[in-house]
Amino acid sequence: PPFRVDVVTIFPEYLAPLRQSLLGKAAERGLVSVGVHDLRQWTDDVHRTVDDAPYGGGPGMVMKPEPWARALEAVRPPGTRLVVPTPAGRPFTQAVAAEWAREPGLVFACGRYEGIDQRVADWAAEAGPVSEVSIGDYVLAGGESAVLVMVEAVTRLLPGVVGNRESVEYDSHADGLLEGPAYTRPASWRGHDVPPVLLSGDHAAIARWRRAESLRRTAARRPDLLAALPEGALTAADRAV
Ligand code: 6GU
Repeated sequence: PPFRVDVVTIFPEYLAPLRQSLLGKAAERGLVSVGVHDLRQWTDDVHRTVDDAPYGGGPGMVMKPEPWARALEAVRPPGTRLVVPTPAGRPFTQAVAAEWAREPGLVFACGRYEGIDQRVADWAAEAGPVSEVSIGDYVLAGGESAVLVMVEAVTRLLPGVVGNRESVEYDSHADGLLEGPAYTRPASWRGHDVPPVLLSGDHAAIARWRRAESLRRTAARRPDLLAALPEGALTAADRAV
């Protein structure tokens, strides 16, 4: 069966890109199926109210729990992971994407304003796993664009979605390091040459050079990733770089 993605949002049109490109083709091929749902269909007042003032005071509005409970009862199969995008969440990483890609599907609950009443996530945890996650240390107006990011990161790991398995295995972050630079023809371009080792035909030398470039780039741009590598991930040759 296809990997199932459901998104509940007050801006369903924002999720239109889910039907495009990589994901659209995966959907045509039956690898992924997507549902986008307007939260307001589960309101019960004439104004289709989804938010209210925060208890305790303060700025902004909080999304009311009742429409969310009705939406999740309708959309979420029991046991399916509920993902709640929030800048206050745990980090979404490649390891998280790989874990989620092994599950049958995901349901996303997009909050706006100052978030969703916390009792929705607490109640939803009674029916299956709930992940409150952030895609980075900045604040978005709502979870919709974060959902686009997460769905793309997860679905490209599903068997058959990306044509070349190796291009997934060698990705930046797949081994905890950044990918080094890539080059194509011409070998010399506007005074800039491709590193000669890549033209040498010496596959062992090329592999060593790529490993060194990956380590150098990670040290320069993401020293936090190097520091987080598990014991034994770096060889003596790596340390010599
Ligand atoms: Cl997942 N949601 C929102 N609203 N802001 C964010 C975020 C998510 N990740 C970083 N900033």
